[in-house]
Amino acid sequence: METSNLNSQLAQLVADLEEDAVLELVEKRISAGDDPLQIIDECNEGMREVGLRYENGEYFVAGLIMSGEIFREVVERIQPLLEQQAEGKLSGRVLVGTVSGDIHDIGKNMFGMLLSCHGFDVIDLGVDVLPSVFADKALEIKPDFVGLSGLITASFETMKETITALRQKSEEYGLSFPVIIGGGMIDDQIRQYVGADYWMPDAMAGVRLCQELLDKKHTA
Ligand code: B12
Repeated sequence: METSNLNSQLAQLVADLEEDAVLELVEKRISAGDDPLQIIDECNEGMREVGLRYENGEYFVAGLIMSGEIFREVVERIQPLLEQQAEGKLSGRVLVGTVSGDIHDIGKNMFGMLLSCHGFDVIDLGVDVLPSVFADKALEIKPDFVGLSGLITASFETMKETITALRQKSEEYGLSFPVIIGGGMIDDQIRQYVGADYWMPDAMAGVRLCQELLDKKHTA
C-alpha cells in the first residue's frame, strides 16, 4: 500500500488514510505557525493519491469516503486560521455550486470559504445543482461571478449545459455573469469545451482572480 512517492509526510498520511496521525500532524504544524494553505495543498496531494489507489482497485468507495472525512476534519482546524487572516472589507458577490450529477463538494467548499475569508458574499447552491437552478439564482441575485465545480468526467457535459442556460437567461435581460470553473480534472481544454470564461487550478487562485477582475471592473 505504501509504495507511492509523495512529497510530504502529511500527503503520505492522508493517502494512507491515517486519520489520527493526519490530525496530530496538522495540529503540530498549526502550532508551529506553518502556512495553512500549504497544509491544505499537501492534503490535496494525498487526496489525489487516494483517487489513484481507487482507480487501481487498491481502495474502494469506503476509502474515498474516509479521505473526504479526513479532509473535512483538516479544514475544520484550518478554517479559523484563515478567518483570522481575512480582510474585513466586503467586496463582490459570488454564486457557487457543484454541477448536476456530481456530489463532490470539498473543493467547492474550500473556494467558498476562502472567498468569504476575503470579504466576498458567497451564495452556495450546494451539490448536484441543475442548470436551470443556477440560471434562475444568478438572475435573482446578480452575482459578480459564478463559480462552478465538477470532479467527475460526466460533470463536463453538465457544466456546458449550465453555462449555456446561464448565458441564455442572462442575455434575455441584458446581463452577463463571468463563469469560473474548477475541479481536479479540469484544464484549459475543458474550459474551452464547456465555454467558461476562466479556469483556475486551485481555490486560492480562484479568489485572486475574482479580486483582480473586480478591481478592473471598479477602475474601468
Ligand atoms: C473524496 C472523494 C469522493 C467523496 C467526496 C466527498 C465530498 N464531500 O466531496 C465521495 C466518496 C462522495 C466520492 C464519490 C464518488 N467519486 Co470521488 N473522489 C474523491 C477524491 C478521492 C478526492 C476529491 C477531493 O475532495 N479532493 C480534494 C479537493 C480539495 O480537491 P478538488 O475538489 O479538486 O478542489 C481543488 C481544486 O480543484 C479547486 N476547485 C474545485 N472546485 C473549484 C471551483 C472553482 C470555481 C475554483 C476556482 C476552484 C475549484 O480548489 C480545490 C483546492 O484548491 C477524488 C480523487 C481526485 N483526484 O480528485 C475522487 C474522484 C473525483 N471520484 C471519482 C469517482 C469515480 C467517484 C464515484 C463515481 C465513485 C462511485 N463509484 O460511487 C462517486 C461519484 C458520485 C457523484 N455522482 O458525484 C473519480 C472520478 C473519475 C472520473 N473520471 O469521473 C475520482 C477522480 C477518483 C479516481 N481517480 O477514480 N468521491
